[in-house]
Amino acid sequence: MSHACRNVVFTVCLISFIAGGCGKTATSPSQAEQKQTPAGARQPLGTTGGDTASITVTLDGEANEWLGTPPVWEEAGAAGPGPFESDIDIKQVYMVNDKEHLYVCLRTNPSLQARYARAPGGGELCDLYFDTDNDAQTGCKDVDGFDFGQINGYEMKAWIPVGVYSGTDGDGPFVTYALLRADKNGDFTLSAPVESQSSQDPGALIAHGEDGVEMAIPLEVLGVDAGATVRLLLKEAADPFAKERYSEGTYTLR
Ligand SMILES: [Ca+2]
Ligand SMILES: [Ca+2]
Repeated sequence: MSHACRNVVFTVCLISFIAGGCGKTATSPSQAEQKQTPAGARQPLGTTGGDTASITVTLDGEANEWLGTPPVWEEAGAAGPGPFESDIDIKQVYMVNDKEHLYVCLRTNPSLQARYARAPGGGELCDLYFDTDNDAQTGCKDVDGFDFGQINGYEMKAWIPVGVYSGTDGDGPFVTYALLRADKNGDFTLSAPVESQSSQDPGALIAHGEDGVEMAIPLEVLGVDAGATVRLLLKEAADPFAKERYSEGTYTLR
């Protein structure tokens, strides 16, 4: 089943993007320089426009198409696989969007499969918070961030754990996301996600592979429109004692 997690499940083209905490406009390599869309892949939802630079995102956990894109974070959270050296370190995080989805690439070391070979269990990758109205006065309230301080103002949170499957055809890791919306009291309720995706499902909006995890979050569910600036916070799970486990940033939607 080692190839099961590498199936191409989703492809999209983007006409251009603005990414990162610095707010700079960036241009990716042309589509021709990117990996060709594998046969059988879904057709792009977006459009590749004339002389406009584009990027084709294939949800397969391989990050080659992102390498010309400035990451939101070069090192998300702390560096390293945690105190027991058995967890998954999130390195670069990339984001782009089209009219329908926000695409996120989490480059990891090791990959989920490599980590499973060494330590065959589940765990967590990260929580990714979105302040969708870019207003710290609205959204979640008083979420305990340990040394980071209280977490306030984020409307949405993606919880991204790693699970383990076992069946007649083998076993291995899978990855999911659960998108949670802060309620009127500012709390996130894990049991009531507004969107859930699992890499085990055909056509899933999340996948893992050699380079990490790629996912697509519907903008309609996230509650953001083109032009919006979203404040970001990533809480890496690998080392719960690391002061550097939190990373802040912003992303402005194309
Ligand atoms: Ca890290
Ligand atoms: Ca807010």
